[in-house]
Amino acid sequence: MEEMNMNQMPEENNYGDSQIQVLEGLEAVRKRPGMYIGTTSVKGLHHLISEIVDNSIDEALAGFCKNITVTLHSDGSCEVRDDGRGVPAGIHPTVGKPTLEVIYTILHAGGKFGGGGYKIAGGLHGVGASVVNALSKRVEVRNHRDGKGYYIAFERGNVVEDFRETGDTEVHGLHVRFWPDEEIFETVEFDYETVKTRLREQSFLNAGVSITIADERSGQEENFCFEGGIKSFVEFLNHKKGADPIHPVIYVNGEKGSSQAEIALQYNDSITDSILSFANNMHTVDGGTHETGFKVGLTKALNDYGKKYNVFKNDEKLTGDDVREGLSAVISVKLEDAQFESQTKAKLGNSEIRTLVESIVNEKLSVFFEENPETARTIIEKSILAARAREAAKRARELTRRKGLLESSSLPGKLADCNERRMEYTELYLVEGDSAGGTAKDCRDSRFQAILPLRGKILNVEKNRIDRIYSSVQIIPIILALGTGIGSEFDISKLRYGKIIIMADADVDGSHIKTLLLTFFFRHMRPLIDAGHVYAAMPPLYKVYRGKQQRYAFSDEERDMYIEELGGNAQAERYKGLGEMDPDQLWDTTMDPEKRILKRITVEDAVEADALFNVLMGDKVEPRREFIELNAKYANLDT
Ligand code: 28F
Repeated sequence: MEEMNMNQMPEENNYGDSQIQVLEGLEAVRKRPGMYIGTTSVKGLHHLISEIVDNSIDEALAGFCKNITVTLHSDGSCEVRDDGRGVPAGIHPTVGKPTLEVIYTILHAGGKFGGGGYKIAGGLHGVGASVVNALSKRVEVRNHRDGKGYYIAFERGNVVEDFRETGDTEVHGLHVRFWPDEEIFETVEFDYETVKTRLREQSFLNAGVSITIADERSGQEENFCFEGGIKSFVEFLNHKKGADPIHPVIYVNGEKGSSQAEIALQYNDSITDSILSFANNMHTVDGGTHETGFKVGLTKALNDYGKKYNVFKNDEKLTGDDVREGLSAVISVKLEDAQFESQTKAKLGNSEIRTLVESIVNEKLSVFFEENPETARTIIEKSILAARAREAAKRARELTRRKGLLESSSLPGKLADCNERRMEYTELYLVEGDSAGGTAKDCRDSRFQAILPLRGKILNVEKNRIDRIYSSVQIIPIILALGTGIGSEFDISKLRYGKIIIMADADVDGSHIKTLLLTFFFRHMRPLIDAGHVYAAMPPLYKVYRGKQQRYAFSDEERDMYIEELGGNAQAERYKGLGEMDPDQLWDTTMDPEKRILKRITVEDAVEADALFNVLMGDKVEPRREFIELNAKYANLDT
């Protein structure tokens, strides 16, 4: 037979009308074993057993085989026996050779790694047999069918003992013994545990089939037979995990066209999930469409149930992660033309399977929940717990991030710091508005006066929520500039300034800012107020002047007093805001320690601010409106 370059092989199974299945001789398999079994490592070695066992499983699924035995012999060979019908003993009609010889010497299309489709249960028998033959230094096949025995032997893919009848027998089924070729594999030593795990998996996936593994080398032997199929698989997963199930196993299945899907699931008291998926009995380690369909269907079914029975708080919603906490599940699909993706060919790609599994899980699970409210409750409550834990964890993460920010030693970018480092001599001005902040930076005495401008409109009484204000871009720079930290971490010994001076306009916005800052200091930096470090700057309300003479008045009474003092046609001019003054005026009136008026904030002031803050921020609309209206009377008309 002519060899064909694998790279030139058509991608799909469109070999034309003759339905050519015979593509190449077994030499191709020996040349490039990776194409057929993925790898020549110990994993590939064990793959040989699976290929032979799969053929017995096919016979079991066809309904003719109950028992499969795998023996690891001391001479390094592996023998697989089934009690099925055995292979038809005649001559293959088109090849003209014994069927058994054809099965073991001719490579069939549609292997797992050669691309194209993959056999499905009850379909092609014996696809992988020739691959195993090609990669074994010897294979002996004993066939028992209709009361007669037959024998054939191969070496490295070639017949060495012709097919022959061996006499009458009561036995039925096929026995295959193979010696893996050390010229091909990195190691030819079978591992009992690996084989056992794979066989146990197969016995779960094929309910009722009895599989025995015997190791002649060590004398170990085990039998697996699970009438419950994948339901038993899920129980096994939970048991292996050492976790306690919290409800009986749930099982749903369905089919569409030639595709079938079955799913078993059971939650346990742990928080990790074990989800195993299979396509045509192949473990799809990388998941794929069947697994995605399952996850989507499960999430939807639980969210729908939660909504229907009003078990969610507010806008609570379960994510995929929430509903998988503590979940053990097995998804098994059977389909024609399975497409396997990813490097390892362990990810199912058929898109129609996603829809099939998703609708089975969503619909049948919803029905199950209606019929089993107790189990439904148990599951949804566990999922909600997971959702709430997730939310709490998220909040904690945000808090640490914020804390990390607060603990960082970097100073805020807008701070114009002073040169003096000794706290007793320094002052920090918290200035409302960038414009007044700029003026203050121009006129300050930078040896001991630091300026931190605060953005205007720091507080929107209508919209802001308390938690948002404290994490706001306005508050964090203050915490950083002061250096003390907040709350239980507050450390006054780290305070960077002796005086913290709030400098805001004498209008509604200014008083809001003062209220917010005082409340903040009171609630989160209380010792700062107790120790008398916090002050309010007192900008003048009026400038009274006559000719070159001028006075600053801090109240209406003072204004009238200065008008009288200067006499004649003395003028009074109202300041609208700090931003209006030039640097000299700001220095003279508000920042020059020789002339300025500072009001030290007492605990009583802070308590009052705190109460006012509650009115401003609270849920009660009436007192807030009253306050705003009352203050509007005193506010500048143009603010
Ligand atoms: C230890 C490995 O390979 N068991 C097998 C059968 C049964 C049939 C079969 C196998 C028929 C026409 C190919 C019997 N009777 N165990 C195995 N058991 N192959 S391999 O048929 C092969 C096909 O071309 C079988 C009726 N139909 C099928």
